[in-house]
Amino acid sequence: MNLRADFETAFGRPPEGSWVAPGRVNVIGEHTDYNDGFVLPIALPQGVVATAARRDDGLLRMVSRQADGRFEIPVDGLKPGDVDGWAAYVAGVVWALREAGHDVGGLDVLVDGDVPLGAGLSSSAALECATALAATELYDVAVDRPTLARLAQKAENDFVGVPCGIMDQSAALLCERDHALFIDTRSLATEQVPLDLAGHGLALLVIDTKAPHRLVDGEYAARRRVCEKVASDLGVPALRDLENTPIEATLARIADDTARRRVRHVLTENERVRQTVSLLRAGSPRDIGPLLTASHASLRDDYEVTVPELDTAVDAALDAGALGARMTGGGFGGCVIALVDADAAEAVARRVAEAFATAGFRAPQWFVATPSAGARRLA
Ligand code: GAF
Repeated sequence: MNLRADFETAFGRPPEGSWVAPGRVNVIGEHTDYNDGFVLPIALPQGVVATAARRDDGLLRMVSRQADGRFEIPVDGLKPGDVDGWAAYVAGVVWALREAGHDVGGLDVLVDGDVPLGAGLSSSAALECATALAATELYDVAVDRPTLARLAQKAENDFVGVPCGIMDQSAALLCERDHALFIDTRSLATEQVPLDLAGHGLALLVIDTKAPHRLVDGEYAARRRVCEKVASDLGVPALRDLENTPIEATLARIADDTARRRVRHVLTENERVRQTVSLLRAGSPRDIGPLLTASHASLRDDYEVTVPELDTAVDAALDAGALGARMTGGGFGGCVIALVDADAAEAVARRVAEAFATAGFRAPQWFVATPSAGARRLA
């Protein structure tokens, strides 16, 4: 059944439109966004679609093709804690828009999507951003996309209760086809950096390790707290503000060994993002491999957000000839990306699967990511 027919079955009337927002993989720049640093994601071809119509009784009704249940709540008086599960991401965006003073009323929303869930490919941000586009277009609210990204992040931070940075929402709303998006997460200034992998005989392999996410929320929040405390102890608004001081001099001012390593990751990762962007601007995507691998080592050893499945996947991919490989996203499970010669993609993926079988891990899944378009209206 198509979306229109499903919507009519769910809500007894036709929709007014459908809006899609993509999932993402981050090429490089991990755990830098909540430190006002730099990131370089691409949008995936997979996305989340919100099919919607306005209601004049102020009710928000939500149904998903991927989950059972039906949620119904008045938008007036909506507050954090009122809605759980996937529907909190939809309701949170409506809440954030209304909190910002925008006149968004009732809606019927049918959610559908093909972003693998729980794989760290930002299905949540995609859901938020598809909803944000639907609500703002239907209610004629004029908000630019960087502002919409901030509102979607606010929905996730304050309504859902996840202390994420701004990368995933910005990627969903601002990425363009055939480009990586270089984001300064402080100003939200962006640069579309051409990424023609196929033209260089390359492919970006995404390997979903299927590792159960362990301790994600608590560990993520703990990393964030350490970074914020060091910034405050050193008298700067964010770790980003230490970039003009030599790294060794900054690190020498941090007594605690764990905090020092966390900060070393963030500062060196920002530098790797810049170097990656320079290589891509120069038309040398092949040469970014060692930066990806160095990013993984830093996330493993200094930031300590990898798990054995992520490290095994990276090692096996490199053994099989990948030019570079790293975990992508928040870590503690999720996906690895590997930059490979296009004709070697399958062999590299097979080698990772073999290494997983030997280690007794769940079988991984893989696909080749092409830099795809950001959020848009479908119909
Ligand atoms: C998650 C968060 F949602 C992002 O904001 C970012 O911090 C990322 O982890 C790590 O780079 O995806």
